[in-house]
Amino acid sequence: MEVKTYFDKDTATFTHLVWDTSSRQAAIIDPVLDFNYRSGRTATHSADAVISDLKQRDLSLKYILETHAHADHLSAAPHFKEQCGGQTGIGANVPAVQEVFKGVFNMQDFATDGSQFDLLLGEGDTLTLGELSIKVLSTPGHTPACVSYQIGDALFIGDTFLAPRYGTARADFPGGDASTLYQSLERILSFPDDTRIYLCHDYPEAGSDPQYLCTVADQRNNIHVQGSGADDFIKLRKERDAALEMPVLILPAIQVNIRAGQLPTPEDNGVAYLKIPLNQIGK
Ligand SMILES: N[C@@H](CCC(=O)N[C@@H](CS)C(=O)NCC(=O)O)C(=O)O
Ligand SMILES: [Fe+2]
Repeated sequence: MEVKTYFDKDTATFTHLVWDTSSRQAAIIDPVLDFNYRSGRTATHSADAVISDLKQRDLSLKYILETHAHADHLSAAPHFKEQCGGQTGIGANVPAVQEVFKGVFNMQDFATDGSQFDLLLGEGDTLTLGELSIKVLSTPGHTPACVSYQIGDALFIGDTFLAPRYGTARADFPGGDASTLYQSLERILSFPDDTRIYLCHDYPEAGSDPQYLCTVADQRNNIHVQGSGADDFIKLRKERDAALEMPVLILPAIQVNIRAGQLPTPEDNGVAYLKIPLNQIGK
């Protein structure tokens, strides 16, 4: 198994390309579509850099996986599917997220059954990637539909733990819950110490490199779980969440990502529009 990680500076997101070296089958986890909020323009520079690696290494893309419906970047899943093929997948509980945001965005004809994705992945489901298997772990809390993927001896944990020096994912989005998140953190810590953990975001200080990889042993010293139990964690998480702004791209990101990354249908003038619901989320 090999992994190549890409970092999107604009949204501080890691995209991971994982492949089986014998069959050359590949999976991409959390691909990013470039989006310029100022101009409303989308672009595929980040995605195309991954696609060029896929081609150069003669890999065939089998899965396009999301760890959750992201609130901070738009998914490039449709672009990968168009260019390379492969099936899209997300946590089986995504209807819970779709239900909430269908209301927020008044998406009248939108089906909240997850049918926009090819695969709805639940706890214990297993996908085959050549000689590797991808096992799905349900790790909710940041959102109700968050999953992690266990591939070989590595875990791709989405937004649960962030880097050990930084802490954990926020739990204040609709359907998020700090106590549920704590259980998911415990679950991750139940893996062997040397299990590799691939992260979903990092927010480094200016001048420092982002950290995309650590181990379970490293996460035992995560600043949000050190020595404290569930109650301490929940208190700390809620205090921090109360001070956080919504992610810059939450409104464009969510309405696109619950559609599996599809942009809204163009109106009769051929232009697609995103909505900004007033006074609905955040503070
Ligand atoms: N400043 C970032 C914030 C992004 C954000 O809220 N990230 C989420 C993951 S989607 C998180 O859990 N952050 C944890 C924290 O900052 O404590 C943005 O605007 O995009
Ligand atoms: Fe997230």
